[in-house]
Amino acid sequence: MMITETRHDWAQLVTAFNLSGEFVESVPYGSGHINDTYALTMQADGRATRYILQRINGHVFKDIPALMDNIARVTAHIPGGLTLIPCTDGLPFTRDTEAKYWRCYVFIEQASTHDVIQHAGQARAAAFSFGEFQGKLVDLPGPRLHETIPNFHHTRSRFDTLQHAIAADSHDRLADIGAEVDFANQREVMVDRLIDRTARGEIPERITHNDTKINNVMLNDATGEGEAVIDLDTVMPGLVLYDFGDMVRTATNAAAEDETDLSKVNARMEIFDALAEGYLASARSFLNPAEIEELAFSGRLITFEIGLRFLTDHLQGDVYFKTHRPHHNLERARCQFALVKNLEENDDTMQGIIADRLK
Ligand code: ADP
Ligand code: GN1
Ligand code: MG
Repeated sequence: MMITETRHDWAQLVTAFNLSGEFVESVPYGSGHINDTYALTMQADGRATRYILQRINGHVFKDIPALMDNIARVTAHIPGGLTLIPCTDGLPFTRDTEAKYWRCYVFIEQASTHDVIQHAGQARAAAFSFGEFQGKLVDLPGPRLHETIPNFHHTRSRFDTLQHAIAADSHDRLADIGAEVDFANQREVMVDRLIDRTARGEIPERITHNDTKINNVMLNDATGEGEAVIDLDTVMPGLVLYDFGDMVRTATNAAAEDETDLSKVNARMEIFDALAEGYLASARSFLNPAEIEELAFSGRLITFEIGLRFLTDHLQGDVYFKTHRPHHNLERARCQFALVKNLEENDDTMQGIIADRLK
């Protein structure tokens, strides 16, 4: 979806959430691929207060009240993290004149997200936070969380969807992507591995984040420690390996997710080591042997999966992820596949790192 700027009725939104003070501004914020995020500033008694206002993506999320029910339960269970501001009617969202859903969060100040990890300390802190987040959800009371996107990390289904997109070739883009299609097809064997181990009862379903991209955790600007796990739209039943895998995908890469100079794309092993250290420090107590065994594999599986998704979106005409230029999804897919290759080459090293971190 190519980004376009839209005008919004800020006064109506500010009223719906009962925010006090005068409206100062609301500016596009962050680099997420899904929602429309704004930093809203209100002023009262000479003091400015910021909020995060988000228009939730209704193309991606089909049942937003269910999604918000998940988020309300999860944020209430983990106080001190992301904090929802309810509407005057008590609901955790409001709808605008176009029937689009909006929500509002307390702005987490003096903390930042990072698209590319700069040093091992950031990776350790981020991984610790995500592991701690999973740990806190082990005893979430109440019914099973809603599946906000069914089969979100079902790697077989992601692979099959790509095959359908290839067969349809609805935007005449197949001719130029032979190498990428071959790359994907050669790795089909990967996609059933965790699904099969789950079906055999070796890997348990848990409550997981499912979008542990490294810019979905805020790190304190002063201490570097994790401040809050954010972007909770996909918190639902899943495998912890999908979470660890996406940390590996997004933190180890020395380059951006859409880097076009593929010689810059490589998985930094010192960052993998820091992820393993941080994650095991907070999650080891609840992980089972099969989960630990697959930690190294999970990185290349999830990198492959996201590569499949970007390639599928390219073939389908860029209908899912926000894009900033033509062929953006193809560039992202190429970058992910280059990272998969690099992770394959580093498999022994990663297995060794996990073994050392378990000592
Ligand atoms: P998306 O689903 O589009 O990725 P996110 O919920 O991750 O949306 O928000 C996008 C960006 O906005 C984040 O990467 C982060 O930089 C910023 N952000 C989100 N929530 C907060 C918050 N409560 N306080 C400060 N910044 C936030
Ligand atoms: C999206 O919302 P954001 O930008 O944090 C996507 C993830 C992908 C990621 C790739 C709901 O995450 O699954 O891994 O882009 N989120 C959804 O950058 O599809
Ligand atoms: Mg995000």
